[in-house]
Amino acid sequence: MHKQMCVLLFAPFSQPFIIEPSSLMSKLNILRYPDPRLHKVAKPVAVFDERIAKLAEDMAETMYDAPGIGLAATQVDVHERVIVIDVSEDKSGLTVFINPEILWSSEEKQVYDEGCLSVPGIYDGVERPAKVKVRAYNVKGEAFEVDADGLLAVCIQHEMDHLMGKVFVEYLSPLKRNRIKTKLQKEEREISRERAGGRR
Ligand code: QAP
Ligand code: CO
Repeated sequence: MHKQMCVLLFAPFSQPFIIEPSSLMSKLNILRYPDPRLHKVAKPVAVFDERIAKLAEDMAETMYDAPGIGLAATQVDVHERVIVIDVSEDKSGLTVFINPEILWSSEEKQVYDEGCLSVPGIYDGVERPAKVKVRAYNVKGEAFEVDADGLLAVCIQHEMDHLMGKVFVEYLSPLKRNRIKTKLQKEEREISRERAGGRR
């Protein structure tokens, strides 16, 4: 997949050297709650082109670097229905879900302590259907289906919520959500103050 991308990108220039795939990828900036852009609704991907493949690659790099197990395009301020997930222990299970749809979800529920790269340092229990059947497309535009349970089911549902502009803290009580908002806004001010300090 990486090699092919190099060929596609560089064939027009006929460069006689090999470029490391990693040098083509870039780490993206992750929006932090309560950024209002996290509440935008993503549009379906209409064209499966090199731009979407590059977005998925960059999202994967951003997720692994964090490190995290899932990332939705909304979190990197791209409002299109693209998700990357890898719940494996050894980064061997990268799956790109484009235009995902839930075909079925179980009556049975499970509570899982969720976190989010957009809500750093915060974890709390969220109840969701324990099992889901999902249809999505890969970067080549080929449809596939997944029967998910356990952590993968939680992750798919959490990331699909992002595409609808929903962050997991919205399942918590207003009291908890306000405490989280205040804590993150305070942290955000400290980060900008440090940045300004570094430039002096
Ligand atoms: C969503 O979340 C998820 O607070 C993916 O300081 C989470 O990758 C689905 C992370 C739990 C199912 C269960 C969070 C990294 C990563 C943090 C993540 C943090 C550093 C979250
Ligand atoms: Co999240």
